[in-house]
Amino acid sequence: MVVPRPAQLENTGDAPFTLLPGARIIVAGAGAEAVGRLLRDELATDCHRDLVVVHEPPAFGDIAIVIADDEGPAGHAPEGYTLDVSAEGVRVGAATSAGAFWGVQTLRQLVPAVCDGDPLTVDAVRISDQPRFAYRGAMLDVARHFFTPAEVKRFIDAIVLLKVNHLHLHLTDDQGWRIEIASWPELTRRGGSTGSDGSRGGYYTADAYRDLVAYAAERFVTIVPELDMPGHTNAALASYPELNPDGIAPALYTGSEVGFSTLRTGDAVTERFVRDVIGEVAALTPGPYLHIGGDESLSTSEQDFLGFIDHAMHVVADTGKIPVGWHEMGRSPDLPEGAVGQYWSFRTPREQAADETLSFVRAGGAVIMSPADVAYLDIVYEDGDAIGQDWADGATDLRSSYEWDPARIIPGLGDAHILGVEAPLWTETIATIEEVEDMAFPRLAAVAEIGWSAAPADTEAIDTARDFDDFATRLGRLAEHWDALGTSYRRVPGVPWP
Ligand code: TNX
Repeated sequence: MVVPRPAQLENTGDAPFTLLPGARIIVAGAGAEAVGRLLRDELATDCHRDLVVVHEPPAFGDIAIVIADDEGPAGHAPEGYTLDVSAEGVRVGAATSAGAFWGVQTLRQLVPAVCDGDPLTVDAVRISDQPRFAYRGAMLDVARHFFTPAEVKRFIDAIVLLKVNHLHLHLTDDQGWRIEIASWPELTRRGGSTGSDGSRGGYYTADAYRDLVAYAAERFVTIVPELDMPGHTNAALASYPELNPDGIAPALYTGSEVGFSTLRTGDAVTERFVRDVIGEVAALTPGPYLHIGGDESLSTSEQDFLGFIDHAMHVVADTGKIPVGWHEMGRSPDLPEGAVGQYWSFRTPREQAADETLSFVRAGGAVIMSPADVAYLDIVYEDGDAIGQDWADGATDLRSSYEWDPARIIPGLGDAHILGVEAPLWTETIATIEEVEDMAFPRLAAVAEIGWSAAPADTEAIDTARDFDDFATRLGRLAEHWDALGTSYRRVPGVPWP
């Protein structure tokens, strides 16, 4: 009854665990106390329980979190955990704090979401679990519509329940520049002042961004900042005339077109701009990745695009970060070694997308799979919906977001070179955090399961290997927690919603 489906789950048939008042969270090992406190807080939100976190030997009825080298699933899978539930107590074992935290997320799903006065019971199970991919991501476009730090934290709270461990923030686009850059203050002062449809605008100060990154890190989520270049840059171009090919600043932009803007490539001022913004964001970001976009640069000549990308990718690499770019960047003949490409074409690759993506592998890097027709969270659920886009071959219903596999899209690209999967949420048409959640859930649960749970057997067709009905049943249970947490979700057909 867990999403994503655990690698091994055995119902032992023993008497269930009863969570009684006075139960304690027992913590042992480095990092266990922090994870224990998060469990206490999360159970408190779910069910108003008052649990204490202590360093003591476990007694009957306690919940133990044990972190030690010899804990977790056999084979020491990073982020793996074991979870044992019996009448005696609950025990989460892991070799890393991340593993313990994901074990805690599984436990949260097993504990009933609704407290009706009776003591809460959890069926006796033995779970051994580990992820298929290291990178399980969601992307939030805070450039088209801005979302406050509190709203982004709320989104982080919701994605960790699904064991999503990367949040890609699309920080800049034509409609807004959302991160303070000390050496180029107009980027946010002017470029951050509006958003799509003339929305409120806004930006993260360096301190607010640092705080957000720390909040995410405490929950084992890595923030992946994206500064999209050389296209998708109208907000920067409106802030500084010298960045424009013609030296004239355009008006701020609040529409939904793409591909009309470009930095003045090959120019010393632009190169300084690129070094400054990448340098400042790299310095603010503890995570290993820095994404520099490169998509839909339709107003940059091919020669200028290649020269620009070559320069910017190496500027990122020089900061010590791993450069990430949308698959178009794979056109560069000189990718820095280890650069990561993000694929956003379809389940059946179009144009040069497959080859552009494979060039990251040829450069010793890896790939994040975000096929737009199944992994994009801003695509409408049903034809004709008022919110969302329909350019990726029409609607994406829950079943299509579940029945695909990242290793069966690009011939020659298998698990070894796939870093993971990511579900992007673009926000041209999405204005509030409730709308964000409504578009993300339940489809993000489908993508999260594809990223975490074991691959279907090779010989089976994908639509029979992933058991949609089983997924839908588990999702119905998960939704009880969404209801308790106040997370919005779309009640799509085919799921036994509470
Ligand atoms: C394409 S996919 C974009 C975004 C849009 C999105 C809308 C990609 C790398 N770029 O600029 O917001 O479509 O669905």
